[in-house]
Amino acid sequence: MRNRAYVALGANLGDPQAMVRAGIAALDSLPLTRLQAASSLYLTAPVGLLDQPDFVNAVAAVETGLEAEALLAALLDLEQARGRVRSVANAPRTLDLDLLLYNDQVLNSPRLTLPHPRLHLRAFVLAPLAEIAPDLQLPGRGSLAAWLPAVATQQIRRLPC
Ligand code: PH2
Ligand code: MG
Ligand code: MG
Repeated sequence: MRNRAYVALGANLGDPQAMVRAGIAALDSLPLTRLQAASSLYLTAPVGLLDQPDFVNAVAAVETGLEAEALLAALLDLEQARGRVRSVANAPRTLDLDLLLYNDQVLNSPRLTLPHPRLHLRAFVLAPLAEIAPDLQLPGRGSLAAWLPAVATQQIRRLPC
């Protein structure tokens, strides 16, 4: 079990709050995997493709016996089970599950890049991550806290529990 991974959740179709909550709960039912912590939910303005509904985002920490690529495959299965249809990049989605960090692993494989290549540029990832792991170090990129000021202008609002 001993591996610690962080997963970003995002949704902006259907009932995104319910979808993100269900996604968090589903992480605990993956093989060899236990949910350790989950952030609040955040309402966030879209980044990238702007002409789409606001997102609900959150971050969860899990402890897992799955290797990083096996965990990624399990996350993609969960997306599919929740009705994700892939069209163009950054299109609206019922549920997006991104593997952010896996221990302090640095990896560039065809399927998986660790740390997630854009995590330090996105308030919708950094803020919920800072909520559950304020002292986190990002492998190769210094402390999470040091990246927060750079994304302060991105619109994000913590939702009441
Ligand atoms: N995900 C994207 C692109 N843009 N913007 C917000 N606010 N939240 C997301 O989860 C998000 C996004 C690609 O996965
Ligand atoms: Mg994503
Ligand atoms: Mg994704």
